[in-house]
Amino acid sequence: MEKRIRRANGSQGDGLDKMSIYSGRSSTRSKPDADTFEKEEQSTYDDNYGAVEEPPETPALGSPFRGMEKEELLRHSSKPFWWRLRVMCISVVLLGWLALLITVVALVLIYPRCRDQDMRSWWQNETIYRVYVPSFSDSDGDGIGDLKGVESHLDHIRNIGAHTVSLSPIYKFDHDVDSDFNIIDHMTIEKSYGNMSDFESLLKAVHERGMHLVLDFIPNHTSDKHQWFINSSTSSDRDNDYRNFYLWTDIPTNWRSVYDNSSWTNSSQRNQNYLHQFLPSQPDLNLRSSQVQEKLEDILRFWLSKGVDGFYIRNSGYMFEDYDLRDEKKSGDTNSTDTTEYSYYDHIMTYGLPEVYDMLSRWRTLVEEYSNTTERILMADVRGGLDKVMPYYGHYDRDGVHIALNEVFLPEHDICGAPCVRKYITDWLSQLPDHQWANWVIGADDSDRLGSRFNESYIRAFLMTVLLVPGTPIIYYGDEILMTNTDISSEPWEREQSMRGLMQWENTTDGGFCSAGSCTKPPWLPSDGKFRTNNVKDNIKSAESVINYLRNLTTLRRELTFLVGEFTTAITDDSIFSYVREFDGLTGYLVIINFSHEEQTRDYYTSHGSIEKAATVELTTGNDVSYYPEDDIDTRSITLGGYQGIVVSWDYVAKEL
Ligand SMILES: [Ca+2]
Ligand SMILES: [Ca+2]
Repeated sequence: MEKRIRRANGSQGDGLDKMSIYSGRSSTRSKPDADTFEKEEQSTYDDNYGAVEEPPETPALGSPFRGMEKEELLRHSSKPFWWRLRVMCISVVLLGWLALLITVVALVLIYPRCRDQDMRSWWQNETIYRVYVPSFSDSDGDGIGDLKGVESHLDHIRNIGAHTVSLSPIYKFDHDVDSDFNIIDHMTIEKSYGNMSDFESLLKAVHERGMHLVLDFIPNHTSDKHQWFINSSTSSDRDNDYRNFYLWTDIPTNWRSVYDNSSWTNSSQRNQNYLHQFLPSQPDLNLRSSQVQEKLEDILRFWLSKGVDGFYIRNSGYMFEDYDLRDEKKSGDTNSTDTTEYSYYDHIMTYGLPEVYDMLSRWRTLVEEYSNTTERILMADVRGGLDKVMPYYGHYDRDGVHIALNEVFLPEHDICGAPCVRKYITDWLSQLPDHQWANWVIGADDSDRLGSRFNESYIRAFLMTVLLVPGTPIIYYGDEILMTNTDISSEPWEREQSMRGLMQWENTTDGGFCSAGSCTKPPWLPSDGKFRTNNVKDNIKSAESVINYLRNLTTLRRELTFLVGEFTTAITDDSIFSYVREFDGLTGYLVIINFSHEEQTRDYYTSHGSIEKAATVELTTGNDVSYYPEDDIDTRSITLGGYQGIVVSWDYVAKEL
């Protein structure tokens, strides 16, 4: 009752309340309107509710609430009917939103995923250019290539589309042995290559160009002149802190070094034998020692702090040997009866031990500490089949290196045809662990040069093949002009040095290797004079040169479709290797290479669902191909001559679901 009386009072309320409602809407509303409002409100109340004790549940037709004051409206709106109606409306809206949300989430989940287009890191997007420092460019005329020489040619590297530079070892080494693998101090720049200030200048110049720098890291051994080894050799006494830095034994095993000698050499000073999987002047570190592990981590941190972008871990498979020093057994793969040969044995006690993977994982964790602003990477060389290579990417859910070098093509010569190329590529890509990234080593300092392994036609076909499949290409200096092994047969040089010839920059003295005003000493390795007919300067001038072809390939490779797109083989037979690169919403590409000597015509349109009939020629292996860039081409019939290749493209066409 009290409630009803209060409502009645409210309904007859004073004019002040009404005016305040007007004020809220319009300060200019006229008095007559206000009177009308009051009249209508009063009338409505009287007609509908005034005579009854409780108001009806529903209002009359017309505009029953028009002109009501705020409190009156609130009173009506709190009635069960309106309350329920309101709850119902809100529920319908909420349920609608919920249904919409569920639909959107479901669509996102069931629809084919569009991956993040920027998911690739710099080392996946870029082509790596490997430099053998002493042979690249000599800036001061002492006959030895140096860091300043590398810096002076960064634009050349960048111009061919390679944005990561990987340097051969640059650390202070033992000149008596003259091997950059005989490191005496890992934190000092080899003086014939320059000094720390030269290094910092090079690194700065690399980064200023948006490029990256990777250094070699050799953890398996040091020089026997390294202070650690000198200290370790003094005695096996417990008070010698360095006694376990290397592997020492009283009783040698039957292990052979890779150079066919015994892996053990006696130290008369310590009266024990030390292990060396390579030269006697390269004693193997004991990586099971926590002190050695810490020292190696210090080296990595030292260079990471300077800003290097990663490391190429050399000879990583040799890092650990059998803990119990057990003899090795005869390999089942050899007919050799010579027990002094390295190849006579199955090296399960000295190569690729599981501890290698553990160590790589630890270093991966370390480099990731420095990966806040830019990702720092690890590369490693691996000997053996894919079963040996793939664990380098990770072992027991722990990440390994970013790039386990894929050197399958390095031993190959001209005979690797379409089935051979297909096998190498599809085997690698199919056995690559999830979320890992492939790579294609095109040349290296311990392999015959690309230009010596294949003829130019094959090389053009090969480069088109491996630069456009998923994975980071790794080229070796000089490959861009098809340098061949240096002819040093009349000199007392090792065979490997023929693979490390002076870079042929131009047709001047020593091929422009010495860029100083006056060269005081002849180059450390004699030039064979091939620079007269084959050098960078002349090659760049010719539109049809391999250097310009390579630049076109690296440019095309940076198209998003090639960086992030799917790879699917199209026609692959005894002559043809072809594949499609595609990504939702982006231009699609078909790459075709004829790895036979004969002309081949195929219908590619029916070989893959995405290929369009009408396509455009993007690139060919050379002007001997009967199609030219920007030509229209019918994919139902494409003819290529021997060792010719072509890339065709079409605009993305959305397919019906
Ligand atoms: Ca020099
Ligand atoms: Ca070792």
